[in-house]
Amino acid sequence: MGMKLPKDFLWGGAVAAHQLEGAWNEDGKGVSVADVMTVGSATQPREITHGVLPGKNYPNHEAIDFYHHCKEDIKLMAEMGFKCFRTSIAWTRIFPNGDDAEPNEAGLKFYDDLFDECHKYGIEPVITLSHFEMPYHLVEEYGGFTNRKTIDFFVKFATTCFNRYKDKVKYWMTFNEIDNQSEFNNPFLTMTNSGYFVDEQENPEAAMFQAAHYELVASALAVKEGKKINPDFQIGCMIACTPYYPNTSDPDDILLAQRVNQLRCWFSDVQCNGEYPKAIEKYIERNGFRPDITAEDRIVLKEGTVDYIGFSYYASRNVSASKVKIDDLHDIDQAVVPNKYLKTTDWGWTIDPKGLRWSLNFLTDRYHKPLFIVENGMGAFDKVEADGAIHDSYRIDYLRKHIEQMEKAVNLDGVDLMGYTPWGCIDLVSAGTGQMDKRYGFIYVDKNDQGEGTLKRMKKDSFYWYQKVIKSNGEDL
Ligand code: P53
Repeated sequence: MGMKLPKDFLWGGAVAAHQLEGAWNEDGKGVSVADVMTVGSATQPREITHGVLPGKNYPNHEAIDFYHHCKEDIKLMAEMGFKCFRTSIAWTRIFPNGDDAEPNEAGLKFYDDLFDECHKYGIEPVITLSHFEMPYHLVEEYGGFTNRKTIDFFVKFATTCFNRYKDKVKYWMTFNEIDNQSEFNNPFLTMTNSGYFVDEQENPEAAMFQAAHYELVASALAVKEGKKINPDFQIGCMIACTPYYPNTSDPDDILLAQRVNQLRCWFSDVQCNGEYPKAIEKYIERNGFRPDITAEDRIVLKEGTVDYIGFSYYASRNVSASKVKIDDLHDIDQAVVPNKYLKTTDWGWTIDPKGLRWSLNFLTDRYHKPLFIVENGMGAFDKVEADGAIHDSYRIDYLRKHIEQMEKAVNLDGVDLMGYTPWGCIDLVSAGTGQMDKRYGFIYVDKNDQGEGTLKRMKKDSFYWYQKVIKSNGEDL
């Protein structure tokens, strides 16, 4: 038996444009960073090509063709009782190259129609402006966010969207999982976050601090402009909340976990508090990175703090000081060790519902702002039975346990939580691996890793379960 949540709690589901829309080159859309990523697997990283090359499998090009199925799909979300639907606006539908003088009307129209369709069912759109979808032209021409000019391109995109949808969208987020790039050696994360090739950087860590700074300025400027356009807007940041636990009670492990959390949290520290935390200022200085941070930037960061914190929660990680030296730590990943108390998914992500309660309390203590769980879930293989049923009890079990912890955080710990949108409410292309068979959905989509299938939509057992959860406002789990 679950506990009740506030009356206006935003139950829903989350997706991102590039992972479901397809129609990658229709109606004037330009090439995005997601369009140059091939399919990978649990063990094989996605290849990022210089432009779209012949003979490669780019799974985001067609994805699940939501672009042509959106009415049917929104209807299914409505049937589950969604109060909100989180998606992103593909930057390249609005500004195909990123530096275009005028926006593309066909792209703007697509989202007008999509938001109208949501409102028809009383579903509130929750919109991420930049979810791993930067125009690829900005990568080639400007080096993405390693270049200060990209701030203006983003702000122009953001204000175009704010103006156009000011009466249709209230909840916004600027950059998806902006803190992922703390893993600055990972070519996928630096490309999706900031639009640059890590192997072309002289010093990957210095490049990340520079790009992230420009992105934080862009985010703050968007918040400031957004509030002028509609003071009722709620504009949040979005981080991948990853609890890093000390592996033992050895004080070295405790200190290390604290440091790792600092290296991960400084993005949201800036977005929530309006200034760089001391430990990071010092870290940048003693490593000699010298990013271009002007006095004016610092004022903008102060003035453009966010209203709420949107975050994804998938897994926690343990860190051990036996593997690294705290004061020489750069690459967080090198400190990570398995947690013997936790099981993992088929993709090796820990399953840790209590980590969600920890995250909700941690973020509340640190920022004193409303929270919004905008992603949570478990990638899994599903099996379609002969009669078309999909018995995904493992998914129900995962989500139930996380919702239980979320309800404790709200009811026992007093966390101010706006809503809950599990990831990939309809099966879509995995961001990390490009697979279709790594599934999160309540709705099954007939398509596999090789790109074969009819794209037919089917309801899984979890569809009916989640419908019941929403109907009972979280009581009937
Ligand atoms: P997938 C890890 C790696 C890549 C993207 O991930 C990630 C994460 C988790 O922090 O972030 C989010 O598809 C992201 C979504 C993504 C989802 O996690 O690799 O915001 O776009 O699909 C799940 O299983």
